[in-house]
Amino acid sequence: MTTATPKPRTLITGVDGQIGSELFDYFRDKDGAGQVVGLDLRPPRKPDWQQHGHFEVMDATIRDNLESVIKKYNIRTIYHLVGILSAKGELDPNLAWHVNMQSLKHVLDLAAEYNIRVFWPSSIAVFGPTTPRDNTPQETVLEPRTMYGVTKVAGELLCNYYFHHFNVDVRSLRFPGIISYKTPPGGGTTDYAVEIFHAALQHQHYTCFVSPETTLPMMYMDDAIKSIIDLMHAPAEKLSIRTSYNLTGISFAARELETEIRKHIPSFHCSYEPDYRQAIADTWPIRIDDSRAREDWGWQHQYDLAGITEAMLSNLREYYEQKHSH
Ligand code: VAH
Repeated sequence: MTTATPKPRTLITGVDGQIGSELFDYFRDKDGAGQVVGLDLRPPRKPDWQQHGHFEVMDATIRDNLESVIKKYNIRTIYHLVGILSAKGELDPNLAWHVNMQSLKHVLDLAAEYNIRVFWPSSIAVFGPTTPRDNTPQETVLEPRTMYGVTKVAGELLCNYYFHHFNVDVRSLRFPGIISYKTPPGGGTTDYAVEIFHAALQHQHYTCFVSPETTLPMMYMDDAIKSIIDLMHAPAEKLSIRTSYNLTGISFAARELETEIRKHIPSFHCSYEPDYRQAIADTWPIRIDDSRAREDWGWQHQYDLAGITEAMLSNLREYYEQKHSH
């Protein structure tokens, strides 16, 4: 008896991370738990993910692991979210290079072999101190000063190569800082913009690791998920960029975020004690020109600073109320 080939499925690698976990929930809600596979080095934080659905605990830097999952589940699209972020990457640059590059190279090789579509996140970390910092253009100097940024530049060039030489439909976005409430901060320089909301609700005070005037491009997670889905659904002929699209929502200074939170929690205040992450933030753009994404595939962010603050505080209030009621 021949076993029927399962319906083509979606694989989310790095599923326990900030973006991966939200994409996994998105596809489980949209297509059903049986149609999406999560993969990470550690078991899922959410027990439900393993009890109802497909979850693989394995190392994505080992090609055979990825190939076994592709065959087992008939994977046709991979959202490859495995990665060590900027701040954590500076503490172990060799590991950051190995994890970020080895896993991506395997995903692209397997995508070429099995005709799989790929999404892979780049970052504003591709830009460095020699890049124009205000309204940073799509095509510009990419001389990052972090290993994370180096892996993102190298990754973008790999994606572009695999598109032109092996016709792999791989698509990518240069994300700004992403603000979300469902997962703990994951070792990024923009983590302050997530930590601050938890601290505001729990302690009415936050010690910020960048200076008050530090201004960075940011976006809310709902906008980030929408940008990924919109890009992956865009007709291929509309896409003029196969390295990675500039993308952003808004830019704000740490002080502006403090002031916005104080509109909701009047007693909230910040102390500022810049650490090693200040030097990283100082090499990144202040504002991004994402007009190419808006022209090619209709990108449009929804959340401004007031909207992000409102959404974060209301969702986290609910989270802490539930946590304290148990
Ligand atoms: C980081 N959140 O801070 C990530 C992101 C633009 C920053 O790549 O490393």
